[in-house]
Amino acid sequence: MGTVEPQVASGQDVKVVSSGQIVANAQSQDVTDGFHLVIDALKLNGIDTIFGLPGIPITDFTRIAQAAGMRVISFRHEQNAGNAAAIAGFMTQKPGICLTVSAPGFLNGLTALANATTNCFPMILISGSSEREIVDLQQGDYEEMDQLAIARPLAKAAFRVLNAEDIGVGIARAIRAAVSGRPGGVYLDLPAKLFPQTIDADLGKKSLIKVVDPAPKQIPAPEAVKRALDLLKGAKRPLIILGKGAAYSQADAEIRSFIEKTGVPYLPMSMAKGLLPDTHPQCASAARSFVLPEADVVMLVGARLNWLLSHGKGKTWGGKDHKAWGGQKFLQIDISPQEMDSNVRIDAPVVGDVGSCVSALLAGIGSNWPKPPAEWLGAIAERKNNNIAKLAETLAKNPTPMNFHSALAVVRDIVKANPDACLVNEGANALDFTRSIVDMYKPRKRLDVGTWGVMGIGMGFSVAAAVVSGQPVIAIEGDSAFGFSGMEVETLCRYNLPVCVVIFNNNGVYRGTDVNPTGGPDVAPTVFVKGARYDKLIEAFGGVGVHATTPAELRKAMEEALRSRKPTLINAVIDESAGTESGRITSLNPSAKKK
Ligand code: OXT
Ligand code: ADP
Ligand code: MG
Repeated sequence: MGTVEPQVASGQDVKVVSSGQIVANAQSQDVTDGFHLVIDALKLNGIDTIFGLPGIPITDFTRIAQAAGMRVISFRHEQNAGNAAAIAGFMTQKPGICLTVSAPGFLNGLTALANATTNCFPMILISGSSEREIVDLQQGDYEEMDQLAIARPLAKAAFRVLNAEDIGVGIARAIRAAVSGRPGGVYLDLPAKLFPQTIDADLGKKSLIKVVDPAPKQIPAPEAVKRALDLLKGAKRPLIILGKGAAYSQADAEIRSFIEKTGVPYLPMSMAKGLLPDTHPQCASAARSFVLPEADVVMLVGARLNWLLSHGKGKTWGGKDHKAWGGQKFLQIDISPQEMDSNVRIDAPVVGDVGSCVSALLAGIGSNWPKPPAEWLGAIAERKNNNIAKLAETLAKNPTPMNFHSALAVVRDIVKANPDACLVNEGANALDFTRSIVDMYKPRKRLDVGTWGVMGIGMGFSVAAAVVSGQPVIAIEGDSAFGFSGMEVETLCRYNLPVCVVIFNNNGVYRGTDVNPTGGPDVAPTVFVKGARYDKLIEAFGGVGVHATTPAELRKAMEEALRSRKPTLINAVIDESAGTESGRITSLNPSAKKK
């Protein structure tokens, strides 16, 4: 790319040369260009942060964006930038922006885009692309790829902008597609040629669109609300399941009020933990395997009946075999009408946004709604108290070496003392034990592997959570999980983010004890270098590394990390035999299914 001398339509005037220098442009000119129009369009819509990785053709774009006052967070791999954008979208209801170079950079970001779409997180992947004329004739351009075609099946929507005067429309369409209805990932293809295109500055300014009401409320039909209340009223053993759609909706007060006024016990899905504090008396998490098969009416709020809920049938739900219906009736609140009946019959579909639906239901319950039968509540309380007492006994033990439980007893206390901190979590055992042991107290603080159970979200989520919330972040990472995004510890240090990474180091995937049955020189496929010192990794970049072999050492290091807000990585040594195959989802392994 040659020298560009762009002129901002609004904001700071800068001149950028491709050598990377930026100098203030003393003279105001009456033209603007693609670089500035994209930035102005984003800013006009309240988007002030870009997560990305520079290179041809977007390097100057990152410089100009920074010069124009945007926060540009550069990563070491686009997948992590994409994950950061996705979780920023979940936390803020504004689409997170991930910016990548063409072909390989685009593909690196695409996993995160697909994951965002799967999880209903709003994000926009903006990738620079090569010249259309050459790509379409397959003449072998630099990083040639038909990116739009490849992104389309993995995104909620995909657009390309060829002319500078269409940038306003392109950004507006991308924002609307990302956040309206069921949120998702959107791809925006910006060919290299677009950036230096100049147009009249006034024309450019007028072409930009400030999106009005990007995620319009969707009000449920009154008859759907009545049907739902009738079903709930007749229930003998009602249960509410809160999913990450409920957390995303930010209807925290309405949801709490509905739960408390009806007195119905509830189960939070993983990322809905903390929507109400996990210590709430109506929380049934500790009696999960009792309430699912026993409930007669189940109300789903922003939660899908996918694999995480055993598709609403089978033994988890009291069915006689793995496919049989357990007899429950379902009431489902979801913004996507097509979600209804996806796995089992939905007897009372309530289509709309969670805030509007729950408000309408609240209005319908009045002040003397009958509480669920005491027998049901008593049975849940009994199970719950037993499980909590059993867990407390296990957590009180102090084995050597440390195991997941003794380490998590520490994390549980630290999170309780720092309820505003975000908790990022991935791994198998490191994920599952953390979910059930560490209580959450506030909404949208638990950020994890989500619908795909994907490894690699750890550092991207941590960076975004720190940037977006300004609060400390605690990342509980399996040693394998951490490896997928581990290089971003440099990013944590570069931006001096208050992130405390704790690696549960059990020497491998699930466990570190497998052996090569042939006796050959290669270790087993699930085993890593024994006794690895991940703490040394962050020291290379000026962060704080701690090697912790006891709960006391772990506690001290975590407390210090939260106090100092310095980027910290704690290598927590866990008994290598403590984990189970795939954590709590052992049964999904094909060999387990055969039995
Ligand atoms: O009722 P019961 O008695 O059953 O008890 C339950 C609750 O009642 C109770 N409980 C409590 N008791 C007391 N007090 C309280 N407060 C309380 N709360 C709950 O605890 C139990 C469990 O409760 P839970 O968790 O609510 O219930 P359950 O039954 O587990 O729920 C079911 C599910 C399905 C909803 C839940 O299990 C769930 O959400 N699971 C998510 C699982 C998941 O997504 N796992 C990640 C994927 S695993 C695998 O795919 C991995 N890979 C492959 C790979 C992936 N994923 N991605 C990519 C890009 N490449 C490859 C890899 C490589 S994991 C992995 C790495 C693993 O190694 P690591 O080193 O990273 O990790 P380690 O395993 O630590 O070594
Ligand atoms: P979990 O994994 O926590 O069970 P899922 O990701 O499976 O949650 O489900 C989230 C659901 O929430 C999706 O079906 C999605 O359409 C829905 N959803 C997302 N945002 C909203 C909203 N604002 N109002 C209503 N439903 C929503
Ligand atoms: Mg491990």
